[in-house]
Amino acid sequence: MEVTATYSDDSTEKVNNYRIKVAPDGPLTPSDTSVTLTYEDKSTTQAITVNAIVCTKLEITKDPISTVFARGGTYDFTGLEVTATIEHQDEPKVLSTDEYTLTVGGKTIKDGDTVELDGAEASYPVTVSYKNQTDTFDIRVINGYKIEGENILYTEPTDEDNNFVRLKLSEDSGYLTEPSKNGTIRAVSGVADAEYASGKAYLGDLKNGNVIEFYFRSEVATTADISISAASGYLVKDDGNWTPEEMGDMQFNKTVTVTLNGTVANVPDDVILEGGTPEDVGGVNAMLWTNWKTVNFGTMEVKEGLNVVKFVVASEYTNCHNGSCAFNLDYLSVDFGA
Ligand SMILES: [Ca+2]
Repeated sequence: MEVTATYSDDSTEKVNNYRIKVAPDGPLTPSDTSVTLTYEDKSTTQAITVNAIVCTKLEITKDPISTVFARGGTYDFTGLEVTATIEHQDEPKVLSTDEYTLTVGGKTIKDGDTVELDGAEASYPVTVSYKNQTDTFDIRVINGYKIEGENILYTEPTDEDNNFVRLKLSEDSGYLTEPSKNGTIRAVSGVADAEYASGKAYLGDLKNGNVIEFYFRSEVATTADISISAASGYLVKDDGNWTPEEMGDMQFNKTVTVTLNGTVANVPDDVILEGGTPEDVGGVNAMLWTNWKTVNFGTMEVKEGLNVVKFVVASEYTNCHNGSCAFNLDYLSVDFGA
């Protein structure tokens, strides 16, 4: 807009915008039909039309990293990306978390809120809303525990400890009492691939013979469905420095023996941890370490007191550095059912 002042001597001057007072001076709304411009003691009025922000399409462009939550735990929608197409704007806009709302079961929720859903449904749709447009993604709620693979206990457990992981390099060695520094069986965190894991960490560098034990306490004898979130660690091709360029598929039951309180879990041959290339998983190499799949071990007889799900790594796979390799493990879920 250009504003010209005419002075008493008939001279004229283009007035700089910063010298003009504009009313209203806040954000405009569609009900504003004019603005008044004042310079010294003279005013002029300009008719305007304010278009409301009209969102024509809302799309979840990336799901949250983890869509499984334990009842009584907290929501964490890290990784969720919501993109809006807005009328009169050339580029779709990635919304910030405070611009959209999330609702599930009729309640508005946000990161850190307690999960109050009862787990009775196979999945719950979460609705993302922005300017009259919506999209949805599904979450699963466990009536039980979600034990992160990185929840490692390096001391003797006590009666107060619940939902923890213990590690041994082999059946006949002692439990690890400090984090591994030698690239064997360790919590992976603080690196790019860990950003794509629940809790931003996972259990990695599993080698043949390693023992991983997940413990949880139950107040009653009952049954529970047990599953893990795991990803292939079968590095087929890299850049020479462990940055994956291609990951191979792994048949899960050729990598590990799993026991539920001592009873061997039968995992069918068709449970495959899919590998892929960066193109397959969305152009991010780190995603190849964390291409998570759910592996179910069926129903476990749960004792009153401490229960253990034990993994003994016995992998047929050899990576491109001629080393033993198995899967990466994000978390284990214990679901007592609705
Ligand atoms: Ca994790």
